[in-house]
Amino acid sequence: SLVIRSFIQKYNGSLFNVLARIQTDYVAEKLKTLYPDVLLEIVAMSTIGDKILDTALSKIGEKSLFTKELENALERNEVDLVVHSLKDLPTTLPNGFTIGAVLQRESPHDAVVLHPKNSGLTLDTLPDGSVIGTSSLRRAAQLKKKFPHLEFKDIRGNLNTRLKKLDEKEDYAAIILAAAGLKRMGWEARVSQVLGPEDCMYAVGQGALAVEVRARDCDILGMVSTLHHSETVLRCIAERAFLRRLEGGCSVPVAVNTEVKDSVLSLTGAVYSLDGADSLKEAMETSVDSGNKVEESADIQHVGVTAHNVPQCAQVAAEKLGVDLADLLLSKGAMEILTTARKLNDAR
Ligand code: DPM
Repeated sequence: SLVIRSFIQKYNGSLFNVLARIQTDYVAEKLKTLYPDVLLEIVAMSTIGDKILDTALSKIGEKSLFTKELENALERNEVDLVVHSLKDLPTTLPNGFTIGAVLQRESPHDAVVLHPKNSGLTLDTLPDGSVIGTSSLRRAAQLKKKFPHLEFKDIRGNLNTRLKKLDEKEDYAAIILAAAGLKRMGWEARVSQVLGPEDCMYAVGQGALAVEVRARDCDILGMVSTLHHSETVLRCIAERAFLRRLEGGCSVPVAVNTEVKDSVLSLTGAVYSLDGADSLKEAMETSVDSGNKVEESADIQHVGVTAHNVPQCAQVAAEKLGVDLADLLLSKGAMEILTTARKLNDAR
């Protein structure tokens, strides 16, 4: 029988190492059910992120910093697959690697976790000057504009530390985290409010798990491909194509909202200045009907994703949707907004 190993990621200063373990176990369980004869071994590994504990994600820079060590291990055949939160994977993967599975998305939305003393309140009803903890430029930009009576401050450390900082001190009135991460940690009960697109659009790929593999390893690719969730694949291809065209990484205020309904994929995308005062937001849609005749593409990968079992024409249409929406925003001045945001954040 085949031995599959997968890494537990510990990137971003151990920020999400418990979460990473939960996510890896989740994928391992799914594979075990599908392939009972395959022996799975989980390997823990700490990455460079552990050495830069106290730096906000948006200040560390390239996301690929975190994934590189994991890819080295894939390359050396030390592991066969790596489990990631899709939103932490760059839109362009290094040669030789691909996303072999995108699992069904959890809630992609952001959630409010209140200090216990504020129980019953919402972002709207929190007192003037209340301090909200988040290190996400995307969340801060949107919420600053929408809730001008609130103040925003960076918050660091792993999820446990963040909740501790919230509960045991008086520094923050509330913190904002991804609903999906909170759910996987078993902390759903702490969610007081889930933010809809009117308040805060989500990050590209948020809420979806991805399995990265060696692009040429057909056996393992075939095996993990059964984990693909078609609708999530198409939404995330559109979102990632949008972000890639904008040349955005994890450190830019870019947000999206996607939906598939009656074989129509719709994508709303936006870019923001750091204070949210400047923004551009547009929406587009495309048919992802598998009978839809669009030009076949020579590429098997779409923004890093290999999904032989999802109709190619739908993947091509989804990628084109993301690119077209980004081009529309670029024609309206999106690059200026993002360049200024990047410069100001670097100077912070
Ligand atoms: C990225 C961002 C954050 C993570 C930036 C953003 C939040 C960083 C912070 C790209 N990755 O969302 O605008 O709050 O300091 C991360 C989380 C998850 C994956 C935690 C979270 C879990 C949810 C998921 C960190 N990466 O966002 O609360 O799997 O999508």
